[in-house]
Amino acid sequence: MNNSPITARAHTNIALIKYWGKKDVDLIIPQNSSLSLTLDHFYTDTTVKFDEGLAQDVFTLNGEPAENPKVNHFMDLVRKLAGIQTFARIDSINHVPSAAGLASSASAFAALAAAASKAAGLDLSRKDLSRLARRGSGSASRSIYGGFVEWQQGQDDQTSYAVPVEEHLDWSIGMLVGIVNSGQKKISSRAGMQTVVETSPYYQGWIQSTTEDLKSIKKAIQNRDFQKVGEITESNALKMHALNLSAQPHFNYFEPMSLAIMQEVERIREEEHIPCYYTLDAGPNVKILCMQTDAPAIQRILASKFDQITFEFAKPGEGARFIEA
Ligand code: 2P0
Repeated sequence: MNNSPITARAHTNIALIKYWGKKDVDLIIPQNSSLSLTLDHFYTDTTVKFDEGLAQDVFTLNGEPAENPKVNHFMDLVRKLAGIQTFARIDSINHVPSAAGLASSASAFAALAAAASKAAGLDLSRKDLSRLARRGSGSASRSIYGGFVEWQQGQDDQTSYAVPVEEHLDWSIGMLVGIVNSGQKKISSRAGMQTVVETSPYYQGWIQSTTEDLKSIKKAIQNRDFQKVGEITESNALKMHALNLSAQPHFNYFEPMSLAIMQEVERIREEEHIPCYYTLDAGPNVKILCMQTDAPAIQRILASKFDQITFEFAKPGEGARFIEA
């Protein structure tokens, strides 16, 4: 065990090929492999210090005392792995633009996995860090790496982890993130994906077509074929949202403004001939994949139509790492 505090930083990631369903709920083994882009703009810094004087874990989020059973459960996993019983102080700061509503479990559990394991005296490889982060939140397995990352589904705890696809990108792409609503999601990812696995009549079709999408997007990334990457991204996101519409009970994450932005992105592409493609996760915010050089023009058009929404540009980001507190 380490007596000094350890701080780690991890960035959030946005899936281009979505993870939407678990095979094993406890170990967080997914139904399909997924692929994401890590973003520089949104990240979490987490400091962990084990302290013999504590009778339980003490967790603060953005300087305020916080309770999170997922964090306690995760710390129990770290203690088991390290063979220790000591509790810890965990201080987490989410760096997101004001009222972003993007505070993501991906950056949170990737930063916690790195800081807590090192503070507990473990010296994990990135593969094992990814496996550990996965136990906190599936998407966190991908935030261990920067750039394009694939979470290979595997079949058990040993074989389900993320690998870098292209970590240091020589490609000026990025995402414009439009915050439609920064409030709590209507239905958590965890509950939503479980309902879908159990009830959607389209689920087998999703698995088949997502497997194809993953193969095709990796090829398109290798070929630097932006149009192809964008087309697959948009289509894969819509297929995920179609699962939600087909579940029992059905649900969706769209707000009227989300749909208006999606239509406008399609119009910009078709009428203004600027390549850009949207994706949405378990909430109403719209992320637009585009080239860095096109971002200002897209931003200007969107600002003229949706003056109450800010669109922030995020470049590809780095993987999880240790920093000075
Ligand atoms: C993803 N999303 O691939 C998918 C696509 C949103 C839509 O937020 O239950 O928070 O903790 O493993 O990782 C994934 O949900 O869910 C997610 P858990 P997680 O990014």
